[in-house]
Amino acid sequence: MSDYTQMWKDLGLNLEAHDMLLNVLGNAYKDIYLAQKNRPEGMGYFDFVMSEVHGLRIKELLDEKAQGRKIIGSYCVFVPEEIVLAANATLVGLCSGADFAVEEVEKYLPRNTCALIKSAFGFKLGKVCPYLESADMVVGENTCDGKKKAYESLGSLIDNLYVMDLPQMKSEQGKALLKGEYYRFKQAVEKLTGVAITAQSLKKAIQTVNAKRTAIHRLSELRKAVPTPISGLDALLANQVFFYDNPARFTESVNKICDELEKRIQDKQGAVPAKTPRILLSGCPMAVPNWKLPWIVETSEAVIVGEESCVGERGTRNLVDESIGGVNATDNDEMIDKMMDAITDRYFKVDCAIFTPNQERLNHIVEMAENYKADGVIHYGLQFCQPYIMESIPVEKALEGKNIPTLRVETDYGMEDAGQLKTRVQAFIEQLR
Ligand code: BJ8
Repeated sequence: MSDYTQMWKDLGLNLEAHDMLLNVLGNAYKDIYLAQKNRPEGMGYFDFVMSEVHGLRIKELLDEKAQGRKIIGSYCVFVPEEIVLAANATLVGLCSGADFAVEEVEKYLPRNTCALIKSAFGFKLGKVCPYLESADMVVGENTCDGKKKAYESLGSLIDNLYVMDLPQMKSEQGKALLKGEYYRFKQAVEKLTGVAITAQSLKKAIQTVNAKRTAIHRLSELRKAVPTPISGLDALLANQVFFYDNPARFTESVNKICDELEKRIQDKQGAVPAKTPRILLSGCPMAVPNWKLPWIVETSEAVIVGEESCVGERGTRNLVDESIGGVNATDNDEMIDKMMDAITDRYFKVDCAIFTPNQERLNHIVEMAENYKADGVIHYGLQFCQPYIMESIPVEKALEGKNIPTLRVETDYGMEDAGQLKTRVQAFIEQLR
């Protein structure tokens, strides 16, 4: 890796703390990812991306900024990348999967706040996130109560926070609220960038993001094969990189790996033997470098074949209808409005546990377990995450109704419970055999 010290210094990072973080990240990656056997060659690209996640990618973003492009950071899959791209800006994910500066964080947030929210604060307070420090706008959203209230405090730490309101019910009124909020966001992004979104730029952005999702859909489809051609850890990594990489390059890299996986399937070459128990993970999102549970599962002689998660199928399924606004489109505002409807329709289907009621999510988990030929489902709840932990009980009931064994796990980012978790996961996998 090149020397990025000056770049990090200019961004105001705490170099000592940042070095420590990179060190931990590098070692974890080596032990968890590089230790895997039989990986597809195409994963070399993702290994490279991860080795440069605070280096080359940040340099690219800063080069974009130098050319006048704005960077927007987000913590949720409800923030539409289509609108950001159409205004000639770049969207990056800011959620973090590691504890940092915990003592400092607990001066702002109660101890019993979920690790994902605490991590976002820790990365800000510890000055270790070059993405956050590069962002010209940071978007928060009114999803769970934890995030909603946390953004009030985060606003005192960063001066460019924009908060998006979100509905809690899948009603017509809820959809109208979402569309209204997407229009408000569009205006804010246009103001930030000085670029007026046109029907043409919005259509192009819709196509770009759809292509990225289509590539991930292709990858998911291939994981249904028996034996599955790629480990769950590697597939999770692709889903995590989805939030950081340049969209066109990401699409190309995922498609390339899919070509290789197709060949593997033809040759009946799996990442694991065909009889390995297949697990579907469901629940809270897993941001980089939160690989704890997948690592425990896949070092217990099981393989993960799908993620019902925002870093996974909940976040990427469904495309925006891109048939609107063909070459003959004349009225810009009318076309934009139709596209905004199409965008709203797509995002309104995201079945986050903050919605009530949320039967769609239960149905989707059962459907995924069946489609991916999962032998069992592990529901992953982050400690203190009310929406997902509460919903894990109906999830378990829905799966039990279909005779699909389920294990409910509640954990955090620490490694203290790793031994105990491993024992429970192993017992569950044993039961699946
Ligand atoms: S659409 S899942 S990305 S909100 S884990 S912070 S829910 S207490 S992350 Fe999410 Fe958007 Fe929903 Fe997806 Fe709260 Fe739970 Fe913490 Fe969570």
